[in-house]
Amino acid sequence: MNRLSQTSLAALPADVARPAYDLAAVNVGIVHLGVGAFHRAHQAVYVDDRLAAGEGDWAICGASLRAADTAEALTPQDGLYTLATRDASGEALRVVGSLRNLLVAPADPEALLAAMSDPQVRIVTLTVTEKGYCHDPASGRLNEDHPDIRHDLASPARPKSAPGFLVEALARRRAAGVAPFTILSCDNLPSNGATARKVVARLAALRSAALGRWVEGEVAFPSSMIDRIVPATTDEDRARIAARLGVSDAWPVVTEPFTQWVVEDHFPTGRPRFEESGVTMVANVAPYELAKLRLLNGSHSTLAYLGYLSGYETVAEAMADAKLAALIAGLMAKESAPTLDARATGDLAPYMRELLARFCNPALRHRTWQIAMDGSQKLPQRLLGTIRARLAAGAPIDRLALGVAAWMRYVTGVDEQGRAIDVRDPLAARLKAIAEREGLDAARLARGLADVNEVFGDLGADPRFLAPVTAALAKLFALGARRALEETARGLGDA
Ligand code: CS2
Repeated sequence: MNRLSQTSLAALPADVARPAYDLAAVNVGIVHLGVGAFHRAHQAVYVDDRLAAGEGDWAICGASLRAADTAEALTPQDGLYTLATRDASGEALRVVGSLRNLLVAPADPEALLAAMSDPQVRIVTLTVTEKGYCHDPASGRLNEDHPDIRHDLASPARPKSAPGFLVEALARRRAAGVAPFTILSCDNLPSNGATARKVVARLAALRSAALGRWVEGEVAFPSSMIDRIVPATTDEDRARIAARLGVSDAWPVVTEPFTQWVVEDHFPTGRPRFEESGVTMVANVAPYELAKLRLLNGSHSTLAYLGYLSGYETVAEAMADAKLAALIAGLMAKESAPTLDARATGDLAPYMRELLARFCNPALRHRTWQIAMDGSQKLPQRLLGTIRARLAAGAPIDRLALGVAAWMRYVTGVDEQGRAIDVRDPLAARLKAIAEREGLDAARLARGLADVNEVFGDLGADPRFLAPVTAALAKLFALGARRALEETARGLGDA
């Protein structure tokens, strides 16, 4: 079977959308760090729309900071890939062309630094995941003992971390008298622009006080709220899509119809007219970010741990469990939403209804295991921030506590049938060691894990937090996840 490429574009079936511009006539204006499936189903599509609208100076050079697999898959396809949008009504295919160049940083860090130092490049965007910022999730501060940060301070011209590449490229632009690029974080972090600023400015200051001051004073770090559900691509997806295209695509991306991007409008060096392609440009992203992190991502993490422990492989399967679905609806409406500022968010009921419907999308095989990854980096903004707000208001946290307890049960690394769980987390070894030391004793295990300061901060020592978490963990040990969530949902009147 032929491969998707610029030459095979014209022969694609008529119902497959394709780039409505000359791929050879556009120029790179954005460098993106972390060219994964989410980026390719989200930002790269908005940019594809802008290129089609004639804004030809904003094409993307995408860089992987870890693996070469994306570049190896897409470079032979002239950077082209298929976006498959799926729901119960069917699947729409579109070939996206906005990724004009793909780099692999570990293989050639100089090429990436050169791309980021190009004056034509005015924006650097990031989807490097929560752990890619090398920060302490609880405080947001740069983790100066992080091995990649230590490396980047010792070898600044051959960085490994995203902050390292940003600081080195900025230093080169400053030395060459070129204006800094704007740094736009597109990761699920609270105040992701401010977090990016904190780690980048600190690393710069560790290199030189003058560089640190320049970054603080001259570089813009707008925040953004990003939203689209993008499961990992499977071989079944590849085969199905190739059959429809008539050519093979080594790495298509699969997603839902829903997409949202809310961006703080602070781009001193210019930007595409994103608002003409459905992006919401605002002065303050915080209310959108908080609502999304607490309502969508908080529910996702709770669904992932309770769902996985209950034996559900996908989110849609977990939502088909009426008790679990009712508990998630209760978590959103009765515990998370009350912590949000209704004056800023407006009525959240339609948004919550839509979230539940999105979770139920039968056409998306979004694995609970995929969402369960990196819990130590995700819990602070998804569940613990909500818990702090509830405790500050003197309000109960039963469902939130069950979510945290399910994470604790999950990171023991052994499921309810005694099988090993493939726990993916930067702190996995440490969490496992705590679980082995404390055993399956709810009080000891909850205490031991809550002592992980980078995750829980001072919350770990708060009995108003520890008591309900310990009770929920004891219930999970005694009854198993399915019966524990059933009993909780019934006890709280959700089911
Ligand atoms: C998910 C997110 O994997 C995860 O942690 O919760 O990727 C989620 O699908 C997106 O934030 C939705 O916008």
